[in-house]
Amino acid sequence: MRIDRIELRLLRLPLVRFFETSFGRVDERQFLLVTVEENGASGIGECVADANPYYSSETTRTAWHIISEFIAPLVLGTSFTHPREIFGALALVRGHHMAKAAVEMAAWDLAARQQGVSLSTLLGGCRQAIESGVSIGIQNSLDELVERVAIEREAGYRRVKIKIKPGWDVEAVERIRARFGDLPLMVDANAAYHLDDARRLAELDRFNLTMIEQPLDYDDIRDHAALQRQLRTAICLDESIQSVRAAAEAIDAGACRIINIKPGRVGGHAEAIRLHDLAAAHGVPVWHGGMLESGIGRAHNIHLSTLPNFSLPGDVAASRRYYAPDLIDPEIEVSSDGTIAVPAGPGIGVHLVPDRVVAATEEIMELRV
Ligand code: OSB
Ligand code: MG
Repeated sequence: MRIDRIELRLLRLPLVRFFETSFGRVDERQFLLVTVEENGASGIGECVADANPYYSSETTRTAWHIISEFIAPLVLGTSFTHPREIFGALALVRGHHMAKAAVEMAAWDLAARQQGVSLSTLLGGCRQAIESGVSIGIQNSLDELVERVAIEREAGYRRVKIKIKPGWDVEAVERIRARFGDLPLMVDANAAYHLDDARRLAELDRFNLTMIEQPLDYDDIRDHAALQRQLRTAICLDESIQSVRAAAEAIDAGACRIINIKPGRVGGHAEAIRLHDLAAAHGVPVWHGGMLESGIGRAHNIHLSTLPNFSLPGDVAASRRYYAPDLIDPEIEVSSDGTIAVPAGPGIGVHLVPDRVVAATEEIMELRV
């Protein structure tokens, strides 16, 4: 593979419904689409950095800067025998995993399309459908939360995750357990607590949650290990798993029993596969996280989720929960049994609707050899 053109697009799409986490509420999503080309054949990736640096330090603007000034010159015109070589070829650039991942994942789509195979096949996947879960944000009231859970269960989702923060935690879980019984349920704090809150978090132990995701600081491992010793509920790390090495440290330290994999956070599909394999070797189950992606990122996530150690349902849900319409056609749908079929066809198997992309585009840049 020798990429001869890269296109960056900054887009903005309104969310169907607001999404609120411990770090704030959003009504829209800004993101980049990255297209890579070789002799007119193309592959596409989505950069999951957001407009603000609240989930991670990267933003849409830092990714734009890093891709155009530093990543593109290292990739354009360089021969790769396999897309798994790209992450290493970018080692000169420290960090910026979301920027690197967007280009790397586009290259995987291109390679799969050139070979006429599904991205799932190229990644080493082993199933035709994935189990879908739903991530429900903080609502205006507990009544509204219970109503949202009912709506999502009706839509087919079999596993529910709710966002928590101090003041929106034990009572929220209690209300859901009271109404829905033993439904597979988990919580995600997005780093809203401190080790001092261990006693409050231990109150969640009585609800038989499958896990508590990222209770403590976004780059912490040590305090999570101390907290895990005080909780019966499994800790799952999201933000703290910024690299495969961080995951190895977290596993060794006993900081988590479950890992959330987001390819954007670790630098792309190849690093996500290494993370998946490392966790499997240690008997640590993994699941696929979500970043409110459009259909392009969502399709990538579905293909990656077909690897064998993705043994828990992920935050990979139907397009219509997020964007209506999405940028792709057909949209990604969840079946009544809570599964999502892997899009068929070469590469990621989904297609952009050009006029929707044009309408959502705020800026374009073209880079060539
Ligand atoms: O912590 O998993 C997270 C969305 C944006 C940023 C971080 C997270 C999330 C979600 C939503 O939980 C997952 C999704 O439905 O895409
Ligand atoms: Mg999370």
